[in-house]
Amino acid sequence: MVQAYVALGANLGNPQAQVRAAMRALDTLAQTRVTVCSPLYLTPPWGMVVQPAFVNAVAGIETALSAHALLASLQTLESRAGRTRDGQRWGPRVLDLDLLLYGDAQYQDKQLAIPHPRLAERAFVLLPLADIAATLEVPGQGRVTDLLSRVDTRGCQRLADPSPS
Ligand code: A4P
Ligand code: MG
Repeated sequence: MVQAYVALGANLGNPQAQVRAAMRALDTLAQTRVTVCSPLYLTPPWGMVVQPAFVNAVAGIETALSAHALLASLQTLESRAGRTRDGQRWGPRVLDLDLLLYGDAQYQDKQLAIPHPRLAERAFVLLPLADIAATLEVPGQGRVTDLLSRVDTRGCQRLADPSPS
């Protein structure tokens, strides 16, 4: 089993409900179980700033899926949640599931980059990741808490502790 981390985000529909539902859906993936869920955060939009605030969280999982199979499964869950791709990069979405880390893999091809290439720039990823894996080393980039100390977390607000349901 490989320890991996998945970032969850949503800013259309009912973002909190979609993120919570996605946490549960991750646990139903083949050969995969969710071991830890971060609290949810309300975060200002990054990249394309004129859009609703996001709800973000991170899940820690153990999986026997390959990284590519896991990415395909995440994309299936996005589609099932009603995600449509209109080609607008960094635009609003009902659910975004990004693979942040897959064990200590460092890898890049056309479909997949691990660690997620923008992880270290993003308070909306690092805040929830630090809640569940503060001492984790991001391959090639350093410890999660050190990365977090270098980003602007203003405007990010913790919503609630993870619910067991
Ligand atoms: N891809 C490559 N590596 C990965 C990976 N590690 N995990 C490829 C997931 N996908 C990966 O993603 C585009 C392609 O990236 C995929 O086909 C996959 O093969 P996408 O989900 O189709 O499109 P996207 O999400 O719009 O693009 P991108 O660049 O992944 O956007 P981001 O980086 O996810 O940004 N602000 C706040 N506050 N919170 C957010 O959650 N999210 C975004 C989206 C913008 N601003 C945000 C938030
Ligand atoms: Mg994405």
